[in-house]
Amino acid sequence: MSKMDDYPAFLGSELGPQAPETSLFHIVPVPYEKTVSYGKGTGKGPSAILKASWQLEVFDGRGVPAERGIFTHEPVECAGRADEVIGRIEKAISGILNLKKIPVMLGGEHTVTLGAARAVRSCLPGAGIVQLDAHADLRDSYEGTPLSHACVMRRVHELGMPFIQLGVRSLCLEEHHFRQSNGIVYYDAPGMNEDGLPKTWLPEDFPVDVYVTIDIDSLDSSIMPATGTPEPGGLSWYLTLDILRSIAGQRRVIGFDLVELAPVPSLHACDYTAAKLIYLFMGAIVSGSPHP
Ligand SMILES: [Mn+2]
Repeated sequence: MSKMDDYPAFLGSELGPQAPETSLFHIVPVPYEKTVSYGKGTGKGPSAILKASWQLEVFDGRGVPAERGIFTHEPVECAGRADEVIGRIEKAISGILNLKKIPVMLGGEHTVTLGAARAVRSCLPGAGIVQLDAHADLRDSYEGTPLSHACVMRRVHELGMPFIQLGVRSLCLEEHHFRQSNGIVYYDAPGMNEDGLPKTWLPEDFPVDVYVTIDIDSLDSSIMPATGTPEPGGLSWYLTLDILRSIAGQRRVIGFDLVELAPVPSLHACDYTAAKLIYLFMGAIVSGSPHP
């Protein structure tokens, strides 16, 4: 199978050829899977999302976000050491941010977000991150490596970037203490189930420029079983949309990623769910705060 067959352009079924200079959204497939600890298959996530995107309608119910252009890049080379791959991701995302376009990275395991975070920190200093996730990902090291999916937000914290965690419902005691002693802002899934998300969840002093990382396991495992470490008690589809629209309405979303989809051949609904979430978030970004 050629690369084109495995990595077709996002929404290529509906869109003609897209030029990078005129496309607001730049899709970056990163089929990286090295430190997955439970279920495997997240390396196949980007390909499954791109293929599922061919089933999307261009009208998202509110508008046609694809009119702003969606350019799909070649996948980032994921062979080699973790730090080498993270370096390649940083370079790819920096290139897009320097064009003043919006990178949309498709993982791959959550570790890939570190490359994007480094790019954001150097291109748009002062930007913050919003993380949707079932897990805190704040371990100092996991299964012998600091570059594990379970450590990615700890590494982001070391970059000095402010972030908020939404939807968490599984963390170890070390991560709990780390949150407390470092003043991490979070809205965990059990509390959101009781009280919803308060209107003022984004602190007033949170940066204007926001990068969003969506670990697909933030969704409830009943609608998203196709992920390496599924957790019950997660976010519903509509709460997730509310959160993403709330971010886009209040801040300038300068990039985002969707990670940890581990496709299951008989569960194509999950691939489509991930593709649709991406497209609806693009719609929220287009109709949210202004972009160049
Ligand atoms: Mn994660």
